[in-house]
Amino acid sequence: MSDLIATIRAQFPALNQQVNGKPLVYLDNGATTQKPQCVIDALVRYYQNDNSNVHRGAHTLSDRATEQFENARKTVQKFLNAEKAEEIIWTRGTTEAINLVAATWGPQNISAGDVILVSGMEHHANIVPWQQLCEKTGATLKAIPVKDNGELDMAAYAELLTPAVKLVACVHVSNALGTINPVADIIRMAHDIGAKTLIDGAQSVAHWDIDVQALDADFFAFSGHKLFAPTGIGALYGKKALLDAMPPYQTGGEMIEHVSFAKTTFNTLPYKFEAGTPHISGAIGLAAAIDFLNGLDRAALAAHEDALMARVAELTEKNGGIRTIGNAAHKASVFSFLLEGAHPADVGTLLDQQGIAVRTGHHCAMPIMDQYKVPGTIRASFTFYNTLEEVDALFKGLEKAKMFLL
Ligand code: 7TS
Repeated sequence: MSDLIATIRAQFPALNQQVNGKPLVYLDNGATTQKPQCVIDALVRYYQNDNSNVHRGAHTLSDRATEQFENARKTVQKFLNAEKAEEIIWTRGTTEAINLVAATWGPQNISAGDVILVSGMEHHANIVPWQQLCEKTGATLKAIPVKDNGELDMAAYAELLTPAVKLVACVHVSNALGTINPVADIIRMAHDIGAKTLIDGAQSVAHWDIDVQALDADFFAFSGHKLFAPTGIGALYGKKALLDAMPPYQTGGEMIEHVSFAKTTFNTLPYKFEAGTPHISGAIGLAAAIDFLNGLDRAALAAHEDALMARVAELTEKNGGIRTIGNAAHKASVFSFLLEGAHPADVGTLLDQQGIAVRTGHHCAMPIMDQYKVPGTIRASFTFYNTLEEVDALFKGLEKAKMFLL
């Protein structure tokens, strides 16, 4: 293990434990990442010193909480390179961000005869809200085909882009295959025919820097918990002109300007979309996670993740009996596979007995599992704190699992 990775690992207390009598090998970062001590400290500091409700301006603690909460929004704005802080809407995560757009922008802009395009490798969070919208409006949901190697069929995408297409909602990195989609091209081509775009960044934010302006994304959604931050907080980025034109999502406190029994007027951005007391500590924790990432050499860490995947490829070839699901040329550090002759759930259980945490199942991406005619896969999803030794431990674990199961 390099000194750099050892220093980083030392900041993640949960990594330093035994599970079932073995050192924990945590390879389920696609589901959620572990949290560095500085994020845990930020939460403790907030609750110990500053806990208060925001935007009330009533007293010093409220002012302190509000300042940290709004600074957190600016931290996310810079992290995504959004033009304005009010283009960042706090949500519970990616799922809520997508639902927000489907529930507000959707009915205003989608009607019978329109088409919404998603990719064939979406997480259910970027399928079901659009499917529901189509059912309500009479629009049609279509999927951009995925080639056998797990790459999007861009020629088929070009053909699907008719004037009826009003929205292209596409995942940046597939959680089930690891494919990195060419979202800049996808967005440009959608804009050429006048469609809007939503990028599901749940699996991309942890791996490299995002620039929503360079991408020209209309909407971009992500979850804090996959970015070393707490659960229950995430964000929707939207271009200001679009967000301004959208009706509110949930209604109640915070999101109003004036309420009378005759009529209610709504607050300005971003508060229009943030009804009720927000997840204040979560936003502060997310900003702490981003500050932590900004202090690291992210390019070096991305190279380290590539090295982990190169070791995975080498050992897959050497070991035999492993079927990799998703072989795109551009892949994030997701290894989705089957051990031939064994059920994924059994393999997962045997790995857990050896302290190795992976996820098994359909990964909330049933359509792409159907395409590969598998009920699910075993998925090892890596991040920068994983080591080459942990890749080796996974393959040793698989050898043991084979002895039990085959
Ligand atoms: N989109 C993608 C691509 C995802 O991977 C996930 C979660 C979501 C959306 C939903 O994110 P949430 O934070 O709102 O739940 N993916 C996974 C996973 O792969 N294993 O557990 C959750």
